Parts: sequence; C-alpha cells; structure tokens
Amino acid sequence: MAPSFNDENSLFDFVVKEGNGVKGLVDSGLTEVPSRYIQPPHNRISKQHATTSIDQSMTIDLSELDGPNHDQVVKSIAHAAETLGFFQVVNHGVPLKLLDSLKDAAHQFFNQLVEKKAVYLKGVSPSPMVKYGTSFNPDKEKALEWKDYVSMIYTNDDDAHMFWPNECKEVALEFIKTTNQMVQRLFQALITSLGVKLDDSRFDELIGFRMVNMNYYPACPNPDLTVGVGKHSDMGTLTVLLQDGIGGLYVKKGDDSSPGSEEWIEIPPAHGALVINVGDTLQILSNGRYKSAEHRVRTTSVESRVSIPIFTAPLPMTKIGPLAELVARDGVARYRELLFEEYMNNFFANSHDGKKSLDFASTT
Ligand SMILES: O=C(O)CCC(=O)C(=O)O
Repeated sequence: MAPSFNDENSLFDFVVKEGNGVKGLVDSGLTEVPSRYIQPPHNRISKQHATTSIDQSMTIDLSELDGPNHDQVVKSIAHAAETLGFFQVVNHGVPLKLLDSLKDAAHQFFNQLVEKKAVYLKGVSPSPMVKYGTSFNPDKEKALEWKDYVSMIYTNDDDAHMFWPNECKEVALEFIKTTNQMVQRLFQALITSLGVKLDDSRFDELIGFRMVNMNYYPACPNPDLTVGVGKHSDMGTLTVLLQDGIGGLYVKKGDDSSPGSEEWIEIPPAHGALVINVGDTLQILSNGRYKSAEHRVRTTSVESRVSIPIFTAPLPMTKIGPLAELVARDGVARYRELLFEEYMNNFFANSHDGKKSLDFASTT
C-alpha cells in the first residue's frame, strides 16, 4: 500500500527508517512536497536575493604555489579564509577524469533500489564508519532537509575496500588520496600566515581525520519552500567539495548580519574546480581570525544534484583550542580547549542552525 505522506509518522518511517530517502519520495510520483519538508520562511532560499557574482580573487590557481607568485597565492588563500571562509581552487592536482567519475558514482549509488542502499542505514551498516541516510538529524529537525547521503569515514585502505559501497569505494578512496597533498599545503599556508609554527605531529593530528560524503538532492517540486541543506558551518578544519553543474550552493557574506539583512553569494559551479571552505576547528585554532563559512544549499526542480565533500578534521582525541601564540598576541582566548571528539559529538547531536555550533567552544 502506498504510504500516506500527509501522516508525519508514516512519512518518517518511509523516508528515514526504511531508507527510501527523498529519492524514494520523488520516485513515488509526488507533485508537492509533504508538510514535513516545508521550511519556516526565514530559512527558505530565494534565488532572486542572492548576489551571484563572486570576486575573481576567490578562485585560486594552486599551481602558482610552486612559482614566483608563491607569496601572493598564500596571501590570497589567507585573505579568503579571513573573509568569506570559502574559495575555489583550480590546477589542484586532482585529475578531472576522477572528478567526473565521482559524480557518476554518486548517481549510480543513489539510483539503486532501496534494498541496496538500506544495508548501510545506521544500526545495520556492516561498519560504523559507513552510513547511508537522509537529511542531517531527522530526529531533531522540525523541517527535514531535501537530501540523501552516504558517508564514509577513512580509517585505512583495507577497511575502505571491505566496507565502503562497491559503487563508490574506488573513486572515493582515490579522491581522498589525490586531495591529501593539497589539503596539507593549504593548511600549511594558512598556519604560516598566522605567523605560527606547528611541529609535524601536531600538524598531522589537526588534519588527520577524513570523511567523504556523497550527497544526492533529488529534483524538488517546490524549491522555494525547501532546503537541500540548511544554514550551517562545517565542524572540521578544511572541507574540499566537488559540486556538479546544477548550482545551488550559497555562502553567507559576513558573520554578524541580522536575520533579514543577510547577504548570500552563490558559488557558481566551475568545471574542474574544487570548493574549499574553512571549518569551525580552523576558526577556533586561529582564535577567530579565520572564519568558518556559513553555507546552505537550495533545491532545484530541474534535475537531481550531487556533491561530494571531503571533511578534513582533527583526530577525535586531539585537543583543540586557540593556538598559544595567538592567545598571547591577542591577549584573549576566544574559545576554550576541548577534545575534538566532544566538539564533534555536540555538532551531530543538534540540527543545522547557522554558526551556533561554535557556541559550544566559545568563551564569550
Ligand atoms: O552540496 C553542497 O554543495 C554542500 C554540502 C554541504 O554543505 C554538506 O554536506 O555539509
């Protein structure tokens, strides 16, 4: 019997518990989004109100890090991290063919029958490091996000080969490997720009955790009422994101605008480019000098969209807090010291709510 999507419980069971996801809803032929997906007006994303133009300096050619413009490129990276918290990179060393294969793999995974995907639902997945799901925190959210995902935490190659879904494991693993050096160089550039020196073990700890997600946003009958992902910043150090050509990723300009006067910039899809964004951990380490980027995703009625982020973060038992040299220089620690695991647990225990995640570590 077809489930009734007007009944909140049967909708929740169908989408979340049975693993049909938003994709299952759309495939059932619905023509209007169920009420559980309707966002309150202040969270809806109006296409008309976004500033679409993005400053050219926000696209950084990483091959120039090895040439005479090295210092200028480092300055541009630091400037982007201090302002928007977002930039795009080109000539990053990740083969373009791999980027195309990643997008194909994401479609292949989500286009499977639900039985194939549901084996990775929380609680039944063969590994706690692999999780298929929908929305961000469905138990906590009043309005669900219009997104399905599969999430894979990297521990080692053997585990990845054994537990990650066949449809995406080779390319996801290759994506992690081919972005490693870039992440290290970006993090190095950002730390150097702070005038701080970190020893190698500390450096490795702070970007030692990698999680790659494949996000799937089915075409939505009411893009004006829904969100693909609600306003949030990422919890980790740096995020590397591959988006396809559909568009819909918006970043908030400025930290402290009041609701209603916020300015959002759409990050235009650029073939071959990767998006980089600063996560909360880097804001904390830099004592607030670098800004984690508040961002969100609009849905579209035209086609399904995929994106593939790699979240780089500290190893769970790593102590995070503002770097001592910066506290001495600034005369104040804007964040307390805590284990990254505590920060992560708090992050996943709540629904997306702008940059509220940082309150957990804030001292003010
Ligand atoms: O799909 C995107 O462009 C962004 C995804 C995102 O923000 C997330 O997965 O946290």
